[in-house]
Amino acid sequence: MASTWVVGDIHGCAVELQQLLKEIDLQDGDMLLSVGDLFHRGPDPVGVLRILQDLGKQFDMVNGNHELVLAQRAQVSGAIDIEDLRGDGGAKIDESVLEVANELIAFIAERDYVQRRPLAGPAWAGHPATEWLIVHGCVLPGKVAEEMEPRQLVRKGRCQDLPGEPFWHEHWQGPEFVVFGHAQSAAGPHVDDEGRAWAYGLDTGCVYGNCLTAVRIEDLVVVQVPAAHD
Ligand SMILES: [Mn+2]
Repeated sequence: MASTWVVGDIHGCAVELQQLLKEIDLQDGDMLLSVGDLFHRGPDPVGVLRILQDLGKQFDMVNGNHELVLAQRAQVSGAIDIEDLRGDGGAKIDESVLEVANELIAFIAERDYVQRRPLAGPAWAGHPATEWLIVHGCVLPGKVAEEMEPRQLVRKGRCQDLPGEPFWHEHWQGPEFVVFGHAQSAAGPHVDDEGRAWAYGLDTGCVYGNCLTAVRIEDLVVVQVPAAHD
């Protein structure tokens, strides 16, 4: 069976992404998917771009809030500057990044904010879900992901009609299994009373010195690479 790996928020951490790819060792027919937030804050956006371009059709992604901002900036101003590529947080990045700004924008342009795929593999025997979704931030319970706005999908959603407005992943029970990033506080599997996983958070804060995480959908095997920087 082919493997479908999903990697959490990369944020310019090219060294760790390269190490992760070494460990998961993609074979023909395998895929690497990203929950978005490829660039901004981290040291090497161009390195991340080159690694992912090299994967060709074996890579796909949904856009995150940082892609949404970059795409909007490019659309509104017609060009992006070094601050747009640095993102918030004041990361040190080389000015030469500007030379590939258009390429970087083209890589994220036209990407979706949600993808829907069929579930297959040993982790899903007896599980009621037949499909899974990949989004950056959330799917709100009761909503159809494809009918939500990008700005909602990339955020850390709350259930506003429930007491205390809990986060979406604390109440998500399908119909799809959801893989997402964006929030370190939501990292890991989220299971129901019967121990069935309904959501999986993959943002483990590599850019903040923690680690980069990927999960294989078919069996929920996890691979983590520690941050190579502080
Ligand atoms: Mn994010």
